[in-house]
Parts: sequence; structure tokens; C-alpha cells
Amino acid sequence: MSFDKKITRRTFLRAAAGSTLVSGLAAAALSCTAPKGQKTAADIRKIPTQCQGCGANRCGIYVYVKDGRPWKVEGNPGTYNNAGTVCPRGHAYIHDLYNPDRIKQPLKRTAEGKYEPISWEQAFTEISTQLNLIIMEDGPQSVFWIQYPMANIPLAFRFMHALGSPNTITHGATCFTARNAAFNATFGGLPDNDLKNSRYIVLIGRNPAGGVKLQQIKDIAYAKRHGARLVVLDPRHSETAVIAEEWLPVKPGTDLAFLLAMINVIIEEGLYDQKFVEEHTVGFDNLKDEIVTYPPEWAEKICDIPKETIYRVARDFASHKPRALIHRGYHGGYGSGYYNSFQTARAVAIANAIIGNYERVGGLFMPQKPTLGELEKGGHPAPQIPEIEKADGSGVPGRYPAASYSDGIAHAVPELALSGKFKAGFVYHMNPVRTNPNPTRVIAGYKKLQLLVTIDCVMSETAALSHYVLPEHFFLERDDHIDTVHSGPIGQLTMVQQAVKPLHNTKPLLDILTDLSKGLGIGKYFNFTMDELNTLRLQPFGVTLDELKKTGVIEVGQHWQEGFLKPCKTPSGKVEIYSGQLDSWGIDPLPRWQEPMVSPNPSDKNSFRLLHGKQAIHSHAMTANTPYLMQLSAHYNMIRMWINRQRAEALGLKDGDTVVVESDIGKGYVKVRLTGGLHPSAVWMPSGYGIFSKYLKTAYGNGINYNDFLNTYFDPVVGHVMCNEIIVRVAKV
Ligand SMILES: Nc1nc2c(c(=O)[nH]1)N[C@H]1C(S)=C(S)[C@@H](COP(=O)(O)OP(=O)(O)OC[C@H]3O[C@@H](n4cnc5c(=O)[nH]c(N)nc54)[C@H](O)[C@@H]3O)O[C@H]1N2
Ligand SMILES: Nc1nc2c(c(=O)[nH]1)N[C@H]1C(S)=C(S)[C@@H](COP(=O)(O)OP(=O)(O)OC[C@H]3O[C@@H](n4cnc5c(=O)[nH]c(N)nc54)[C@H](O)[C@@H]3O)O[C@H]1N2
Ligand SMILES: [Mo]
Repeated sequence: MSFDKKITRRTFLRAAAGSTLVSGLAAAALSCTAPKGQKTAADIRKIPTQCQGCGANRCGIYVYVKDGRPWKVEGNPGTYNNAGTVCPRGHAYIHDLYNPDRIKQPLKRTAEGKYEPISWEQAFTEISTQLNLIIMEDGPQSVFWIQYPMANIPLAFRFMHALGSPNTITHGATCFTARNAAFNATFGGLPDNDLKNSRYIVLIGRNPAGGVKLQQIKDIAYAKRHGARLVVLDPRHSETAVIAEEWLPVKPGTDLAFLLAMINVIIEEGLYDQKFVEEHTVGFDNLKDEIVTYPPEWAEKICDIPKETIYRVARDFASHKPRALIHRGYHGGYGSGYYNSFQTARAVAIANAIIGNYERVGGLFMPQKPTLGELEKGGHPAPQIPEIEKADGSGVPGRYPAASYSDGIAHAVPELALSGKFKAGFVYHMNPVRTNPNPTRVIAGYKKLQLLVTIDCVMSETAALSHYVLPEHFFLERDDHIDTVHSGPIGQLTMVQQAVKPLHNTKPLLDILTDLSKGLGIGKYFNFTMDELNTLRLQPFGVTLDELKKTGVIEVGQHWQEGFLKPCKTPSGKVEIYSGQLDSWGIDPLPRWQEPMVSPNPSDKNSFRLLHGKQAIHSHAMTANTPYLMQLSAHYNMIRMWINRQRAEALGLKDGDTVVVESDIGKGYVKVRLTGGLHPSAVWMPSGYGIFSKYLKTAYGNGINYNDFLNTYFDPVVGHVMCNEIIVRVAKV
């Protein structure tokens, strides 16, 4: 059965949105492994926890446990991010508890590159001894910690700061840092989208039905039922474009031209919110002076969207104010894709601001983030934040001042290791060898380290390079730090809660850090249990840990209210259209047109820009080893690169043919899917495949990955990867 024929993108969308089809298939596939026999209410426990099937959304779920085994999953109706639903990955991922590829005890790399089991005691002793020596010789700043930005992150900060190193890093620079920095510069933080109440929604390189966020797709569906118009700008006819009133196949990397022209129309025709602009923004006049150079007549030649369409979208958008929004975006459009991504995200922020939708129903709003209680209150001293600049230059004047100090620049690690600045590193819940650009260089860098410790549940590509691999409890086996990720219009507390007994000789992160800290002379910073920590974290809210564990979600604080009630956390306290701070850092204070860094060669019929993106049934590089999900990939023929039909035919290609894809750094082979739903200048590759760790037997050898073709780039503003700045040659084999 071909993916094109039987499962359309429309049904995929429904699957992602309502978890019907694909998750139904996934659940059907899974039910064969669920324990057989009669289920009686008495032996089934329903445990609220957080899904970790992607790390990003951390959806509130109930895990039903029967005879000590997880049996099924349901969405927690109270959590904001998923509002009662679970996606296919959530249904399937719980079964990775029993995945035979899990690491069952600590491992040490031998001289031959094999892994031998060792005891936890040996692991802690050897790691702390080596680390002490490295710190003595090269200082604590030669140690880094890199991880997925998830609930446990304060523990890593604590550990690193106690050691005296500022070098904590997340995957941000490979995902979202251009967007975050731009919204910070404009609003002093990252606002959320009130999609549900919006009446005109523009998505620019955001595909919530593929890069799934269940609440967003549900809210879009709700808004559409109430008359909202949905406009999707995407070079690809994405799963979300399927339900849009309008799909605008923008030329990749040129959304900035479209946005500047939109702003031009809104200002030139006086369609902006004059009162809001006067009262709450700075620098409108500077923008007004410059924007005249960017009419739709100019933009259409750059972005391939006709001027009439730009005029119409700009007018419709403004006429629905304040209940109109351009989604804040995530990864695909301007999270970390292009040389111009930072300014594209600035233009998105400004286009929203001038129609006065900020802090308005149906527009953008600052989420109500609760501040958790302090460990100090329980007599647990906090380590000082080291007064040393971060080695990757994030937040450092003259280097990447606009980059977030806490996210850092992930793909700078290999350089810093090769140059000898980093000697030792910890990788937690992240797989940089597969998710960072240019694996050859990443491998060379990570291999150069004197000590590399990876904390994972399986032998990822990164684990398979490490000197020590420390297995963490699977999420169903542990409690994590209380999380505030579900906060939207109201603050929400949720957590990962243990649902089953640990199956193997593994440990949760806090225990690993506690034991390690003893040998490192920083034991006083890890003198609490997870229950004590979480109890203290809850103290300001007057709720108990038992209450949270019972319901899985607790709302705290006031509900968001419409209106500009608090100053922005920008230098002026207002929305900064013109940013003096950016100017002082030598960064364009207003968005101005910038070309993408590289472009396909128009006179070479084999030359394309390589784009990538999420499929609803896979997460990053981490679910390709989940057998049920890979079964779906195979069944629906999903491991194919999309190519524009006419361009493919000019290369003599038919659907399903194998092509060779080559960039200046990589080469690979993949099957193609011919489609009318892709801008002719690009090819598009699903991003969840190309696993090369031989330990991951289901995933290994299936498909290729965009990182194999991506050179090592650092955007000059925030240092992000510029992951869509890839030109490939595609040819039939
Ligand atoms: N299924 C699934 N869902 C996920 C995740 C996952 O791994 N799997 N991960 C979560 C995370 S961490 C993230 S960051 C989000 C990502 O969520 P998104 O950013 O929405 O997802 P992507 O698939 O990266 O990109 C979205 C779209 O951007 C388009 N695009 C590429 N270049 C351009 C361009 O120049 N202009 C425009 N307008 N569009 C462009 C792509 O064609 C793609 O359809 O998903 C989250 N949800
Ligand atoms: N190949 C590829 N690269 C990408 C992307 C992609 O889709 N594909 N997307 C980009 C984006 S948007 C993002 S956000 C980043 C994400 O990149 P990463 O942060 O590297 O995320 P994952 O690939 O999901 O890797 C997560 C790792 O955590 C491990 N893990 C899972 N559960 C647990 C647990 O409970 N405990 C521990 N200790 N480990 C666990 C998984 O086995 C896996 O090795 O990658 C970027 N780069
Ligand atoms: Mo991401």
C-alpha cells in the first residue's frame, strides 16, 4: 500500500490532531504485546505522569498499569500542551520500556572500542577521579554539560555551577534560538499564541500537525470551526497546509521579504493599531521610514508569492486585528534555519506588534510561568554561578551577545574540544552526534575529549563514542523534577512520576549526580532526595506533592488577563520595534532584507536546497528505534525524500527511484517521492531517520539525515546552525 494513495496527508493530519488514524494503527499494532487475560479494575492502576516520547511537549498522560506492566496511555484532560490527547509517539514509546536495546547497567569503553559492564561504584570512582585530575590541570571551565532542555535541567546547572563551570548547553542552537532571541529583543520574552480565539492565523514554516503540538492543532481546528482563516506559508504542502484556506508555497529562505512587504502594506495603508503603537512600542517611526523600500512589488520577485496575494493577506490580517496572529514559529521556518532567520523572526514579532495583538485575546500573550520554590529554603545551599564567560560565546559581548546564556551553542562543542578548551563532557538525554551538523566533525570533536560520559537509556551514536555510559531509569520508572512547561494562560505544574518498578540496574539522574558529587567534593550541593526537592519546589503554592502525584497537574496563580498590564522585559519596558540594544551589539536594529546564505544554482538542473522536517510519528533521532513506529514508516513508505514532480521528471526520475544526494560534505542514497506539493527549488527529507549506531537494531541503516549534508555554520547573531543552508546535487542512480 502506498503512502500517497491510501493514507493521504489529510488523514495523517487527523491522526496527529485527534490521534485517530495513525495512533489507532499504532495502538492496534501495540495491542498484540499488551498483557493478555482479563482486566479487572482492581489490578489496574492509573498513574498520571508526563510523556517523554519527544522531550519537547511533555504531554500530561495517564499510564494504566496492569500486573506491573504499562498497558495503555490516555491524555490528561487538564494539561494545556495536549488537552486530553496523545500522539502516536506517546502510545508507542511506553513500550520502549521493554526494548531489548536498552542499556541495563553502567558500561565502560575498552581499548578495543567495545563496552564492558561495570558496577555503579566503579563508574563513579573512575569518573570522579578522572574529572578531578582534569579540573586540577585545566580548570572547571574545561568541563561541559549538554542536554535536551527538559524538566531536570536545574539539576545539571547545579552540578556544573558547583564544579565551577558555566558551560551548560542545550540543543537550542539546532532548534529554536534564532526565534527566541528575536522575540526576546522585541517583547522581552517568548509569547504564546492564542490560536483558539484567533480569527486569522498565519503559520510560517510551522507545522503543528507534523511537528506535533496537540493543543495547537486542536485550537486551530476549534478556531476554524468558529470561522477563522488559516494561511500557511511553507515551501511544502505540509500536514497543516492540508487544512488551510490558503497554502502559499514560499521560496525557501525568503519569508523575510514576504513579511517586510506585509508590514509595508499595513503601514502604508494605515492599517496598524495606532493607539497600541503609540503607547506601547518604541521605534515605529524608524520602521516607517525604512519600510517604504519593501513594497509587495519588490517582494514578489524574491519570495515567489504574487504581489496581489501579499496585499490581500496583509489587509486581511490587519482587518482581523487584534484577533489575528502570525504564529511565533518553532524550528522549520526561522528557528535555526537560515542566515536571515533572526531578522525573519524579528519581522514576525513586529508584524504582530503593529496590529496591536500583543496581550490580546486571539493574539499573542505572555504565558503565566510560575516560579518554583527554592531549595535553599530547605537548607540546601545554591552554588555560585561562576563568573567566567561561556566558552561558546553565548551571551558574551563581542561574540554572541544576543544568544541565550542558558542554551549556549551546541554545535560549538566539537570545535572547543578540538582546540583543547573542553577536556571533559557530560551528555544527558541528547544525541549530538546524530542531531548536530556534520557528523564527521562532531565525532572527531567528541572523540578528542579525555573524558566523555553519556547518560541515556540506549546506545545512541553519542553513547557509542563515550568512555562511560550511565543508564538512566526509563521515564516510567522514575520521578523527575517538577515542570512548568504546561503553563499557558494559567500556570500549570506537572511531573514525570514513577509508574513501574525499574527493570534493570539503572538510576535516575539525581542519584547519579548525588553519587558523583561525593567524589568531586561538591556533595553538600546534593544532599536532598527527589521528594524533598519537589516538596520544596511546591512550597510557594500551598499544594502537596501527594496532590500533584494524584492528579498529574495543578494550576497555580492567576489566569492571564487581556491588556498591557506589565512592562515588557526589554530595556525600554515597551515592545521594541527598533532595538537600541541590538544596535549597540552591532546587529541590525530593524529587520532589513538579507539573502539566505547559499542558493541552488539556477542553471544546474540537479541543484536543490535541502529542507527537512518532522513526521507526526517520529521524534528527532530518538524514535527510529521504536519498533511500532518504524513498522508504520515502512508500511506507509515514509522514508523518502520529497522532490518537485516537474523537476524530478527533468532528471528522469519516477516515484520510488533511488537517487544519490551530495553536498560539499556528504553523500547518501534515498528513495524519492514525486509531488506537486513542493517548491521547485527544494527537496525535503523527513528528519527522523539515518541512525548509524549499530546498537539500535530497529533503526540502524534506515534512511539518511539532513545533518549528513550540513556544513558547520554559526549564524553571526546567535550562532544557530542555519540548518536549511544546504545545497545538494540530486541525481538518479
Ligand atoms: N512528530 C514530531 N513532533 C514534534 C517533534 C518531533 O520530533 N516529532 N519535535 C518538537 C520540536 S523539538 C520541534 S522544534 C517542533 C518543530 O515544529 P515545526 O518547526 O513546525 O516543524 P518542522 O518540521 O521542523 O518544520 C515545519 C515546516 O517548515 C517548513 N520550512 C522549511 N524551510 C522553510 C522556509 O524557508 N520557509 C517556510 N515558510 N517554511 C519552511 C518545512 O517544509 C516544514 O513543513 O516539533 C515538535 N513536535
Ligand atoms: N537527525 C536530526 N537532527 C535534528 C533534528 C531531527 O529531527 N533529526 N531536529 C533538530 C531539533 S528541532 C531538535 S529540538 C534537536 C533534538 O536533538 P536532541 O536533543 O539530540 O534529541 P533526540 O534526538 O531526541 O535525542 C534524545 C536522546 O535522549 C535519549 N533519551 C530518551 N529518553 C531518555 C531518558 O529518559 N533519559 C535519558 N537520559 N535519555 C533519554 C534518547 O535515547 C536520545 O539518545 O535536534 C535537531 N537536530
Ligand atoms: Mo526542536
